[in-house]
Amino acid sequence: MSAAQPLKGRFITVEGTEGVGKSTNIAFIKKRIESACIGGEKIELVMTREPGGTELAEEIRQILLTPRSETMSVDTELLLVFAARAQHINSVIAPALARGAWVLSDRFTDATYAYQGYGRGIDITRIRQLESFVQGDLRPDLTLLLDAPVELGLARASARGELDRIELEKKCFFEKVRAGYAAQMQREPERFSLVDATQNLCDVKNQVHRILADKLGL
Ligand code: T5A
Repeated sequence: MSAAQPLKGRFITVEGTEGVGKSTNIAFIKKRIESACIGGEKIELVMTREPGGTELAEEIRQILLTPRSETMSVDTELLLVFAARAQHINSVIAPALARGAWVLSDRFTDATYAYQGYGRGIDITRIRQLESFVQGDLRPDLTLLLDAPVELGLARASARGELDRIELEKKCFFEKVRAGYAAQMQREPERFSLVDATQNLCDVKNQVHRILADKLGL
């Protein structure tokens, strides 16, 4: 990606700990964006996710999330996350934004700060260096952070069936991840909008709609 390339679209990310309701709320956001018009025109929406979003990046996702007997080092995990992201940005996100499309991503680099930084304990400055190297100036325009106690999200996630390599972590790991998201939001309060994900789905949806109206005029 050329950092100098002007990006015309909007980049929206949805974040939060396991099972907090990201996929569910992304469906609300998609509907809202697809029904909107800007200057009399429909918005082109690109839906994507991390890790993943391209064939190659989805293969890296499999490596990251498949439980295995060999322990993955934290550095390997960090570099795989950014390898997938480099592919995702170059193939999907940057071209979409450059042509004026809106990109809605289920997770992005805030997840790396939260999971690899706060969860695994990797020095934040190293993550920042990789972020600049891989992303240049690319940052989300808006990040919706869904927040709920860790137990609630884990209960929702486990109700769905088999757990992946990261979901198999202990509760204290996800407490650190949740604290990491809170720290990210404190650092950039303008970019983040907090959603109380403990409420019932109808109330959560109303919160999301209010944020989209306030922040994006939808
Ligand atoms: N990762 C990712 C890193 O470590 N570093 C990185 O840089 C990145 C990008 C990706 C994993 O990779 C890690 C983090 C993750 O461990 P994932 O699939 O994105 O995995 O993450 P998950 O959290 O596992 O996603 P899930 O699909 O499990 O959870 P969602 O999307 O948050 O939850 P959702 O919407 O599927 O909801 C779960 C259940 O709860 C219900 C839903 O109906 C569903 O059944 N639900 C509610 N029920 C009642 N009230 C509400 N308000 C509800 N909201 C949802």
